Amino acid sequence: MGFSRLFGRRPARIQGIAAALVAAAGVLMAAAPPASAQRNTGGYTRDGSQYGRTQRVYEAGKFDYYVMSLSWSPSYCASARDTRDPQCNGTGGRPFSFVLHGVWPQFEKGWPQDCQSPDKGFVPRPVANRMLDIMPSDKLVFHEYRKHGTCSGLGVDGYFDMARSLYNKVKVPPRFAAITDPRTFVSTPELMAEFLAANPGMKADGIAVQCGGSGPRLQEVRICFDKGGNFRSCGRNENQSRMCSSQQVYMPPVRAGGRNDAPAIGQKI
Ligand code: U2P
Repeated sequence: MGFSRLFGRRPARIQGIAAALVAAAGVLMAAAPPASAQRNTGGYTRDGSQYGRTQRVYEAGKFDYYVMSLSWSPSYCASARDTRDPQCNGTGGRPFSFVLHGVWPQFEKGWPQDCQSPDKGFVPRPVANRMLDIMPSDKLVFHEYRKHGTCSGLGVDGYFDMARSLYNKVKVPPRFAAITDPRTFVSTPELMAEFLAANPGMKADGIAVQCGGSGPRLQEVRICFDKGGNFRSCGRNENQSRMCSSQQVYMPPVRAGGRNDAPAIGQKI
């Protein structure tokens, strides 16, 4: 509806105020981020206006580096709620130690997620199946591609090929590959030093450890790579003192068949 149709029959002073308001709105709209950078995650009212939150839309392929997150599966299973998760309920077919949680495109600070992608984040079943040896849950594979993989700009096959090649690049120090002692506590700096020693080229500030829960338990080891797949320093997201300030972490043991008998979170170790 035009300005003159809205305000045409009003006195001149009101027209003047209205014109000023319309001009001010124009300035505000010009200063706002472009509409394409926002996505409505709420909904629409019957008259077509938006309600609810808007979420930033991230562009695939625009990021600074990758962080690979290796999850210590026994810690995850000690607190997992989903009893159908094969890595925890014994149907995974083997003991799980470090598994691939995901490879996440990162900004130096913050990260993109749920990027727009022609495949809409869809993972074909055969692609998911071939990842199960290192990412032992199809739900995890689907989730990681939708949230992080779409931002790589590599497409679903390219993303999982890249993830596997980064995973294969990292040598887990043998003593962490299969911990069976239920009382294993490890010094956090030593754990990182052992990863550095086992992986020439890995940067001292290119690895970080996440812990939490009682113990605290080792939850994840994060390792940073540049876009070409070489080890690099991490950005501000992997802030060691925020991720785990404890000098020592508990590593619950791996169990045959993936079944996890580690004490539950909160249970005295
Ligand atoms: O750390 C808890 C969860 O936050 C998400 N996360 C964390 C750090 C980061 O750099 N990027 C990131 O996405 C992860 O969520 P997920 O991928 O599991 O949904 C991580 O598990």
